[in-house]
Amino acid sequence: MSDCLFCRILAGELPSEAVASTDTTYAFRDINPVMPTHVLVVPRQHIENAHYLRSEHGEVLADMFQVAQEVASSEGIAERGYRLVLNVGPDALNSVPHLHIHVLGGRPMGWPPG
Ligand code: DGP
Repeated sequence: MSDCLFCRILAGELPSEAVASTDTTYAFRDINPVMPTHVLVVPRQHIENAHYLRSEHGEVLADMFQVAQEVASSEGIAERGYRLVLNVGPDALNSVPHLHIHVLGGRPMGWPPG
């Protein structure tokens, strides 16, 4: 997907600050952090969003969540807790149509989201 922003980051065409990487998954800092820790975990495979996940994506998903755990540990937020967010579609303010998990933490959070 040559016109996809995160595919271009994955291809190295656009810069990013790496946090973790596997053969399947890449994690990098969000350009506009809303929390002290705000990291995006994305599959190297282009999947539009969580609504398009199917059973064949099981290994990719497992790797993404394992990377999210590793990011939380390396960022020092695993013990106090953190939030994993997947926005889907316009009402959820999903702005980049490439599946990503937001790893958010570093201070107490409110609930429910606005
Ligand atoms: P969402 O709204 O859930 O689709 O989240 C997309 C996130 O992507 C948003 O928090 C801002 C981030 N983002 C957008 N463009 C870039 C970029 O070029 N680099 C980085 N590192 N993050 C970006």
